[in-house]
Amino acid sequence: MTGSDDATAGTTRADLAEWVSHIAKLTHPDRVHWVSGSEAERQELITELLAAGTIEQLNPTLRPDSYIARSDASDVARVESRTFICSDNRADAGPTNNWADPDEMRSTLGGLFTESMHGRTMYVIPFLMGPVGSPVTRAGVEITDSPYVVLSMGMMTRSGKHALDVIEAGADWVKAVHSVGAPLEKGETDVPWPCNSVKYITHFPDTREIWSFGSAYGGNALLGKKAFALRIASAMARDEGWLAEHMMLIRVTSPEGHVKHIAAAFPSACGKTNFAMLQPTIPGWRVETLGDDIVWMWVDDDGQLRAINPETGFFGVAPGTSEQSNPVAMRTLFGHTVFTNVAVTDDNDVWWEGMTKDKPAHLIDWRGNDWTPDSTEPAAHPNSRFTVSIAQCPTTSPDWDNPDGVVVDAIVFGGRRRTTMPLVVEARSWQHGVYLGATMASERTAAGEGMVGELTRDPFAMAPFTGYHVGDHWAHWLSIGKRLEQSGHAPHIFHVNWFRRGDDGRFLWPGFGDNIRVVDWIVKRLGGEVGAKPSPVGNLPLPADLNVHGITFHGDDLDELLTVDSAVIAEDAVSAQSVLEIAGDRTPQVLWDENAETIRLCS
Ligand code: OXD
Ligand code: MN
Repeated sequence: MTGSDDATAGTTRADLAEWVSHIAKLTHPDRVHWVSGSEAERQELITELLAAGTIEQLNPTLRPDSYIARSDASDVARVESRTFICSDNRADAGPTNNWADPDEMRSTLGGLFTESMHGRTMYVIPFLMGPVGSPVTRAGVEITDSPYVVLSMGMMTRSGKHALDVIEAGADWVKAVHSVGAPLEKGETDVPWPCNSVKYITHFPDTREIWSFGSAYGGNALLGKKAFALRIASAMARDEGWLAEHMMLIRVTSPEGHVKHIAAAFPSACGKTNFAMLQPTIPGWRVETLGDDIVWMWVDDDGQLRAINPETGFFGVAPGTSEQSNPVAMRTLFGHTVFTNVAVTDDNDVWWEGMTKDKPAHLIDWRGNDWTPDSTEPAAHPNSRFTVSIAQCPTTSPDWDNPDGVVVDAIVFGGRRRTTMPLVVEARSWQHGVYLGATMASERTAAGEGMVGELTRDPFAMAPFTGYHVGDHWAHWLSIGKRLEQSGHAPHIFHVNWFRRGDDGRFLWPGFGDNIRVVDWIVKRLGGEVGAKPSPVGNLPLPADLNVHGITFHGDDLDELLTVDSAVIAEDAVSAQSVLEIAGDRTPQVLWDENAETIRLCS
């Protein structure tokens, strides 16, 4: 392999060399490899993963340089029940996180990681979250014994030599240690997807450390993503006065040439990636993609909110992605993509539920078994994924890598709700917007554990990701808002719901490319070009201002999308008190005031 193969020789920075050597002594790998990020190294990783059976090559004519990985059937999603925030002070983890005593957890981890990399290579991956030179860009080093993780981190982050240069120039770095927890005895043959039935995804926000054991899947193992860019970074952002959020980021340009940037938070698997790659159905509109999952934002010297995407790739949910729902994603996946837990066709290409109207007559399913349309199980796992570089996306904005980021004009919250919330509503103020974010709810999806379909409150779509007390997160948003309001640059806040259903279960709104119609209204509101109708949940579009030209609505569907039922909103506001209550005395009083105001406006 290219790169350095010695625990300490990979860096000139003594504290980094010492830490790497300490982890090597603890985990006892057969060898240590410092990841350089070169193309030759990527090819060697692929060769190794093919030989181990972790990945298989897809048809190179149909899908060049692309691979299918099948995980162990027990390792298919983030494991929130095994995710811990080990803050020094228990109260700082808050009610939405599992807390564990840092000393006790260190001792548990010490046991688990002892000799855990035996028979394997320990990879050292220096990486950056954010473009070089941005005020919020931060460095990390992930140590892992999974070559699949190295390959994925190469797409999802700026990793290798360039990142090491930044660390060697003096940057602080987050320590992230990952092991699949499957040491190999001499002569023992490996399985294609090593992992352990014992899993720990642990975060130490006070010392900015991550330790992950037992899983090789997604956010459990690609530690730059949820563990660093959300859980640890949110704690850094609280301390340093910025925001690390579960959001997508786009630039929209109107037919008149107005350019705006929108950051939007939706819970996992609720369409952030589709929104980020929206293909407008109104002629003249253009949408450019800046990010699909995580946004870091700061208040600049002029008092404007600026944003970057700290990642460099998409780890997107495959099922439901199609030429109709997201043609841009389909083009992005033309090649150089790693698919995990999708199905494979007879001509050795990928397939998943929702990709085509007709199901193929025969597939190999995500477990590697024969599948036909008569099978009762889905062919692709509902949380199957694609991992691909953002550079391949045809709508990626030329500014995606700009260290100055972009100025955010609007913040949008949303979720899947069959009832209650209208198509779009504008918050009365930043404070009311924070209330909408704090109380937002969605029906559960397959990205995490739990009953799919059940309605859950997911504050800021950050319930599994805020690395500190949820009530302090709301207070932090309020304090950032004060700074933005003082400078007169606070973005407007909106709430959208693409998922309203009729009595027979049909969707009331066509969604996807037609969501540009909601963006069109948002941009007109930002420009003061249209009025709005006050309601208990905020300002609703006047029906004449929403461009629905060319959509045929069933009966009163449009009315239903643009009106609210006060009795239903009042009931929802009472149910939202449960989320304000869980944060106890850390819930800012103004959020209770917004809740009372919502109920008052309903009477
Ligand atoms: C993700 C998630 O993987 O939110 O982005 O689960
Ligand atoms: Mn996500």
